[in-house]
Amino acid sequence: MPVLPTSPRSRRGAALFLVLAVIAALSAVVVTGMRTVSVDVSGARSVRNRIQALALARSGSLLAASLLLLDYKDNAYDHENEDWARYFSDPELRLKRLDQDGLGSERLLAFIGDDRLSGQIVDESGKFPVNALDSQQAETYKRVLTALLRNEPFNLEERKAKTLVMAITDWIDANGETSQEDETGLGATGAEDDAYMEAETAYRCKDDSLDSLQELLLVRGMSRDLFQGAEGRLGLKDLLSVWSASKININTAPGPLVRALAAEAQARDADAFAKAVLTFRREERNEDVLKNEDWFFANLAEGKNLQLPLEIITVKSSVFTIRMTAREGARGTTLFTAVRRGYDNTLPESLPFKGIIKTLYRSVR
Ligand SMILES: [Ca+2]
Ligand SMILES: [Ca+2]
Repeated sequence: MPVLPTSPRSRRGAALFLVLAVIAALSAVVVTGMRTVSVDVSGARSVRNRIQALALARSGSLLAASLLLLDYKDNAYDHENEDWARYFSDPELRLKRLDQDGLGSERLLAFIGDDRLSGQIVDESGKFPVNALDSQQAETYKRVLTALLRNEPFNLEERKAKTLVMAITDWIDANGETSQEDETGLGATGAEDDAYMEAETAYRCKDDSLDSLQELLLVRGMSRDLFQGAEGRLGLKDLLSVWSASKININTAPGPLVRALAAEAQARDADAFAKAVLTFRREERNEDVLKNEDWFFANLAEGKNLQLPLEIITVKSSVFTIRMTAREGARGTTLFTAVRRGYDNTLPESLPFKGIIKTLYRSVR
């Protein structure tokens, strides 16, 4: 037992010590309390910001979907000068559409104007549909992908390009047979289970369609540079799509892919063709012509005598991705949506227009 001091002086000292101890204890409680309150307030603010940002990004995505649907009602072909492609980067166009057909609202446009809401619509139908490597037209798609890998910006040697195309095909196709290339004598082969099971971290070949392009990084022969694009150049992530499963829209395809469509041509002719296509389709006065499925034959000297895989070329787009980023407070919230545009004939007879936008996938990033 501690012995209490008995003299009056030391009792006063003890009382003072007690008071100080109580004050210290109380202030500790207050400080802890304040910290909890401030954490709660900033936590609540961040939750509120996130909810507001998500709501704003949703509004932007709905606006993008309306834009795509109105375009579908307006015409049956798609190109890079259409409103859906320019809307989110062109303030004048946004005002014009608000006046013209009431698209958007002044409030929403103000959010886009001061960068609290930004985004874009990407035409996935203008990219190479990687899952089509396992389809009826597989041979044609393989030739185009090989040509894509052989030229700018990848410049792979023939054997390497073929090997990679075979490995991607084996990754996707349901069978476990390793692809073999014998006619060229290059010795290129694909990759199935056995190739992946011998890796340090063994895994199996997917043998099914890609759900995400990132999966390509698991395929033998794929490198980060090829996928991401080296030194700011385009990578396979920009040129391939898992959302689109069929024809490539030549009105929106990036230059390297247009060039790859001319896979059968001499290098010089293919280069000239891609250049001519990009120049022609960029010109506003040519817009009307772009609706013709064979405009590149009829209107370009560079296209006249080319052998092109018409069975996989189109001028219409059906699959798009919408990326909308909204900012509230310090950080932004991005809503990513993949959509398919098409007709729904089960809609009531009374509806004059049966176009619909169907969400294929949505994620918050
Ligand atoms: Ca259109
Ligand atoms: Ca397989």
